[in-house]
Amino acid sequence: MMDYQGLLFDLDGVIVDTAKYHYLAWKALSDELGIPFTRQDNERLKGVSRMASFDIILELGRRTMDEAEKEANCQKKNDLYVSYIKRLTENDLLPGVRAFLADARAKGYKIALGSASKNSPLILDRLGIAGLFDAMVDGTKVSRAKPDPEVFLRGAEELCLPAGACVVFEDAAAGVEAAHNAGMKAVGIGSPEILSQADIVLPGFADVRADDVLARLG
Ligand code: B16
Ligand code: MG
Repeated sequence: MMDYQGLLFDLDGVIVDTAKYHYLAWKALSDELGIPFTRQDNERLKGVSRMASFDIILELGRRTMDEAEKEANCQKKNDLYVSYIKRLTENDLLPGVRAFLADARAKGYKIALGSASKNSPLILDRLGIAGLFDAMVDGTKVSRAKPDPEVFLRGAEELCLPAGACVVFEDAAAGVEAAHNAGMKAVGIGSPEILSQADIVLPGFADVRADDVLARLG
């Protein structure tokens, strides 16, 4: 078995379901702009940066805006989103996540976050798990979106590990692709249909331990 030493975690959809709050905030903004926006449309925004998400919404409404206006609208959306995530508590952690991270840490694995969200520090803090991470790579540190491998390569670098010694946990197909582009194995969290490219797929972290998952990766 390969000697895996680093575990890299996506945030939204792996550690916590923030997609529902992103949806509520984008929905409020698009209602105000008179742009139809549904939960199904919101699926297209998962793992996509804030500005790229707004570009998709503008495209749905066949609208254009100058950069300053786009910035102002993204700021407005983020203010509302932050008001929601400020209310997150440890109870919002997805099942089994804390036990999985704590056990992995105790076994000596290095742990990093690899997320597109600029709000990652606030979210990990509210969930009470910031102290379980050795490194945090978020939307403030990377400029290229998944499937570009930048976010995970930077994670490996911050853990001082070679890419091949790291394993990525992702809920999005683009994230799995980013892991493979980085030369890393990918564990999909969610449905096997969406994550068909992942090396293995788990429904979640309930009763799952890192050693068992990595043994299955070979
Ligand atoms: P923010 P992930 C992503 O998180 C979300 O899935 C995506 O919907 C969001 O637009 C993006 O973060 C940026 O978030 O506006 O907070 O900077 O899946 O990469 O952890
Ligand atoms: Mg995600």
